Amino acid sequence: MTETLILHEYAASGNCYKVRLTAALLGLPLERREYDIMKGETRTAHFLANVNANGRIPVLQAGERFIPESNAACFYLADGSWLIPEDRFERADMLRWMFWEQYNHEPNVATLRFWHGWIGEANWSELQRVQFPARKAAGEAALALMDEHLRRQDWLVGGGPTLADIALYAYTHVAEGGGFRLSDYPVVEAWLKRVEALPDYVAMSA
Ligand SMILES: N[C@@H](CCC(=O)N[C@@H](CS)C(=O)NCC(=O)O)C(=O)O
Repeated sequence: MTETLILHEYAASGNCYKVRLTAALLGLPLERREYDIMKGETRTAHFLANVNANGRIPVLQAGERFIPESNAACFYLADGSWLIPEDRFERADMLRWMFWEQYNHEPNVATLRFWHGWIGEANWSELQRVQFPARKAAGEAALALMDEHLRRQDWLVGGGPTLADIALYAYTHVAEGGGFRLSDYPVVEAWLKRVEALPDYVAMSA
């Protein structure tokens, strides 16, 4: 890749970490620009007009072009690499898990981490209080589904690591911050260790 790669991010976000982890595993240099989402820095007129009209990070900047959505950004970095299977079925299966992550996992596991760690239970709105039990149950169901699936194979797709593992690792490994007990999912815990053992793995805090 010859163009300069810039990640517009908030470092504590798992969605942003996915992109950093993908770049690290592939040895791709990434410049980082930090925005404080708690201060609305991704909602300024400048950000909306020039970086992401959807007002959210991560956004990967490749040269002069911008790619919002974490999993799309990971795909851009990893296209043609060992993190994307050559087999057509496995490539589709990898996308299946990445779409599932955005619909079934992240809105529950990541959202509760944000509610607990950034908003604080004492400050939850009435709507958040009402939604909490359903989100907790849905997050637990997502973790249980992964635990069940990983009983049969070491990686989510095929015989080796893919972007599906990176996308799901990001918020799973910090799920305790959302009030989930990872020891309830021992197969997931073993898979987390496998991801952490990949060459050039970087921690979220790095
Ligand atoms: N589906 C998007 C989600 C992006 C997202 O929700 N980003 C959050 C941080 S993880 C954000 O920018 N929040 C700030 C805001 O909404 O103002 C992705 O995968 O990138």
